[in-house]
Order: sequence, then C-alpha cells, then structure tokens
Amino acid sequence: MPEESIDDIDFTKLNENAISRPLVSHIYTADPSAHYFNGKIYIYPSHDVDAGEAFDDLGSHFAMEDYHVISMDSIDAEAVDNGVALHVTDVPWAEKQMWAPDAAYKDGKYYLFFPAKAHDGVFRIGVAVGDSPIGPFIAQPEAIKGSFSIDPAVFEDGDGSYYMYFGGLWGGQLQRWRSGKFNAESPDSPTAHIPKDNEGALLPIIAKMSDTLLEFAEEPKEIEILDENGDLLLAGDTNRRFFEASWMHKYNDTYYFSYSTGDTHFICYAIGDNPYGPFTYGGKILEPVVGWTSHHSICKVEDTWYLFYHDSSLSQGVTHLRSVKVTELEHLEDGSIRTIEPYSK
Ligand code: FUB
Repeated sequence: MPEESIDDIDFTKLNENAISRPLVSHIYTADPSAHYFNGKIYIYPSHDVDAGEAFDDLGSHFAMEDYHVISMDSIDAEAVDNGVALHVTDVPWAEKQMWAPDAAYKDGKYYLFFPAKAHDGVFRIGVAVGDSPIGPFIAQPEAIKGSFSIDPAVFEDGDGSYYMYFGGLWGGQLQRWRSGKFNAESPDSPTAHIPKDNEGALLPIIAKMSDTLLEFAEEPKEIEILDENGDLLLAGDTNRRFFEASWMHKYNDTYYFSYSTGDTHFICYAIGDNPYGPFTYGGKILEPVVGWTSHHSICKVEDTWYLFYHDSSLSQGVTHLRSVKVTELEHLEDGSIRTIEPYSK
C-alpha cells in the first residue's frame, strides 16, 4: 500500500484488519529469517532504530546497529527477545547499516550471516559464530572473501550442501557489480548502472559455502529468473523482477526461490529443479504491506509452512520502523503458492 498517502490510512482499522499481529512490540524488527532448530522457532531479524538519518533512495535511514534473536517455543507461544546477539562495534570490518541477516546450524555451531557497509562504503557480507542459536556470536575479522551487496539467505540442501543467495538493488549496490568489480561512479544515484527497461533484469547471486561455512567454495554466480516463455525477466518488468530479499525453500523436491520486487512491493517466487536454477516465475506470495520494503522467510514448523514477514503498521507507516509478523503459507495441489493478502477487507 505504499502508493497511498500515509495521511489517508486509518491505522486503527488497519491494525484491526491485519491478518497477524507483531510478534514483539517493545522493539522494531524487520527482515525475519526464521528457522526451526531443535524443536524451537528462532527468528533472525534486522533490529530497526531511528538513528536520525535523512531519508533517501539509498536507504541511509536504515541505520541499524545490532541484531537480536527472537525465539518461540511454538508458533502460538509468546515471542522472546534474547537481547543483543551481535553489535556493529564488535565487527572489525563493518562500519554501519546492519541489514537483513540469516542463520544456519552445522556440526554443533550456529552461524549468523549479515550484510553491513564496510569502512569504504561498500556493502559486504560477514559471518559470526556462536554455540547457541540465540548467540552471542563472534564475528570473523574480515567479511567473506568475494562477498558483496546485501540480504544473505543460507539454504541447507538435503545432501548437506549449504548455499548462500544474496543481492539487492539501489541501496544494496548490486547494480554497481555488473562488471564484476565495484563501480564507484555516481555514488549518490541509486538508479545509475541499472539496466534499461528492455534489457534483462539484474539477477540474484548464489555461491556454494565451504565446509566451514566461513567462506565461499566457488565464485559467486547469477541465477536466472525466466518468464513463461523461457526468456529472462526484463528490467522493466518491475512487478516480477528480482530486487532484494532472497529466500530458498524446498517443497516436494522442488526449489522455490522467493524475493521482493522492491519498488513494486510484492513478495514473489520462482520454481526450479536444483539450487542454481534456472527458476521460472510462479506468482505472488504476499501483496504489498504498509511501508516501502517487504521482506520475508518461509519456514516449516512441524507439518505446517509459515510466512514470516514485516510491515510498518505498528509505527503508523514509518518505513524504517517495522515489525515482524507470521502467518500460514499454503502450497496448492499444482505446486503454486496461494497469494496472501496481509489485511482483510
Ligand atoms: O532492512 C534493510 C533492508 O530493507 C533490507 O536489507 C532489505 O531487504 C529491505 O527490507
């Protein structure tokens, strides 16, 4: 609902009609990456704050400084804030903007993956390691070699391989990496270096992780998102093309890559038969929420699938003060996903 003026929104009614409530309301949380570890739900969100930064199309007002892990004993249980799990001041290579994180478990350790702007103003992706799913996490001294842009999502495949999906446009800087190196020209324009409308859209990135989960095991590569004719989605197809917020889940041996379309505010999905794709556009998962951004994860808890997402209704539309929510997600018989309306009429 971002095209609507904030002044026109009746927030009391909207919050009454929301299909779900904020999981926590004493802090602002966003970009929820949910996992079911050892019979408990753990959510790794961004921790939104108002740092007083001016709004711009590069997202400078998303000036987050730390991460809190939220846990739930079951889907209906109270969500618990477990305090600061990692702070930017404890990450030697990072300067600011602790954006959307994710987590993974392997061999008794928990890994927190997170993007942040390094001291040279370039987004990189780092990893921090802990003994508990709620942290604390100790950051590696350097960002992951060869990493860039934002929004890491780490997917464990059934064969024990782990893959990181990442990338985000505009403030997420993906468009600056088209030549394989960071293009520092026109630093103030979010849309410089974006392909023309009739060119192929910018694509999300995948890299297989090393056995230690601390490095990439291969050069990051693009994954293709195709239309119904097998052609790459175009940059001008803004209702369907990738913008940010990668996520991967596997259902009935099919790989579902889901993502946000950014400036058109949808969460969409595309289907493939292996982690690298290509993926064919499948449809919308979530209609626009209150606030500019939309970002989600999909997690199976016991036998039920859930969509974790966020909106800005608790802050009455302040786009960088968001709240994490959860609702059920339904895979239909034909393999498609039922589109979710975040507010009932
Ligand atoms: O939270 C900061 C940024 O906003 C995330 O990295 C994007 O996915 C968007 O949700």
